[in-house]
Amino acid sequence: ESTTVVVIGAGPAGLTVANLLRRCGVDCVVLERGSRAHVARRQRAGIVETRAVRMFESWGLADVVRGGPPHDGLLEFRIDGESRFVDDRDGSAGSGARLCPQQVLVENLTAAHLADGGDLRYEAADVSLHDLTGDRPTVRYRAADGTRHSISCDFVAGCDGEHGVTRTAVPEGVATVHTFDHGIGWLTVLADAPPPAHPLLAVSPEGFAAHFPRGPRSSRYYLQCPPDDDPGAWPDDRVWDALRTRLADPALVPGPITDRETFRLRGLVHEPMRHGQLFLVGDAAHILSPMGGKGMNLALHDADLFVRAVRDAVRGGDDTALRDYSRRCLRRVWSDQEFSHWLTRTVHEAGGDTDSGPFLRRLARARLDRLVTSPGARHAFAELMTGLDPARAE
Ligand code: RFL
Repeated sequence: ESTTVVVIGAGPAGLTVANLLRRCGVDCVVLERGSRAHVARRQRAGIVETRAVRMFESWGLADVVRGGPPHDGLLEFRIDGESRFVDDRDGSAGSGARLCPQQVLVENLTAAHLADGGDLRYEAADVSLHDLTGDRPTVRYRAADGTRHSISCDFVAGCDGEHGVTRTAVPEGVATVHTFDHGIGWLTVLADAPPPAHPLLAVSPEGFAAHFPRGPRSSRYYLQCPPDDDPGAWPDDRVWDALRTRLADPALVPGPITDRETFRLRGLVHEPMRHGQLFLVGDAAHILSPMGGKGMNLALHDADLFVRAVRDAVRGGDDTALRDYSRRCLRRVWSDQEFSHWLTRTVHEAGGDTDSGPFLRRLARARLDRLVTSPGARHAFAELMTGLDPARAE
């Protein structure tokens, strides 16, 4: 069996690659380890940034981000109970960010790809990559019925996320993995509870908390906690009490909790994002602290650059963009890492529950003060939130 691109993974990165490839008439096969139901259950990101909304529009795929109302641009910082609003739009003409939970985007992309006649194979086990540095790599896997398959191709798109196999196919010594651990944990909770009017970030002496909309009756909450804390140490009452205190909202309406997990805030970048004919896309190449909401949006950016580069190579015989893929992706990756890092440090250090001490706490509070009072600071923030930073528009 043979195709032009084998895409490993059917998350936001893999499905975007697959849809865009179909749009430019390039063949691909998508191999996903999980079942369709498993993939559809993974709830994470909530906002598709302005740049990514316009990217889908430019490919004639505006409908895939329909699923929630437009994000009205306001973000609330609640600092010791006092509300300050920041407008995160940059004022440019055109569509803005959309509230579109990750699983809705994934479902929309899956439906669009299948409706377009796409080849999407679930429950593909033991995926392995061969001859990546030759002209025709091979991808092998075992199908759900136990049969073994081998597909030869021109390119492999590694879209299999943080724990996938494609990243590990890059031999040691070829790539460098840069990591940073904030030493901060978050408990995250999904609940069928009323969403806030605007995404809400709260700085308090008890530690950071956040409340984000995920649907008309659904919310995601974050609570700073010790790194590697046990989610079992957070029964419902403790979660709602901590949220009421840190959000300074005694009237916060609770609801049934549908998911509860803890994780460490950290950053990771795999450099370069290419090895031979393998191109890493999305979380397979980089992990960000969720602060700033950039992880999924970066995956969508990588996917767009990768497909344009493949299109140039396959249709026009021009591999300039493929050779430049890693450098161009990494420019945005590091800029978004810096933004995530800055916002993560700021909202945690400004609160009370960190080791950073009074000096750094006052610096972080000065940064927040500048953000909510200075038009210049607000504009720089909006450029990063929308993803429309002109220096990186290529
Ligand atoms: P995914 O979504 O992990 O998808 C990878 C897919 O590959 C499959 N797979 C394999 N398939 C075949 N063979 C193998 N060996 C395979 N191994 C894995 C998996 O089953 C899966 O279907 O990666 P992708 O596509 O790169 O997308 C990245 C995003 O999922 C991620 O960046 C975001 O979820 C990060 N993130 C957020 N990003 C935002 O932009 N805004 C947010 O508000 C936001 N909130 C979050 C987040 C991540 C969170 N987690 C993970 C801690 C909130 C949370 C809680």
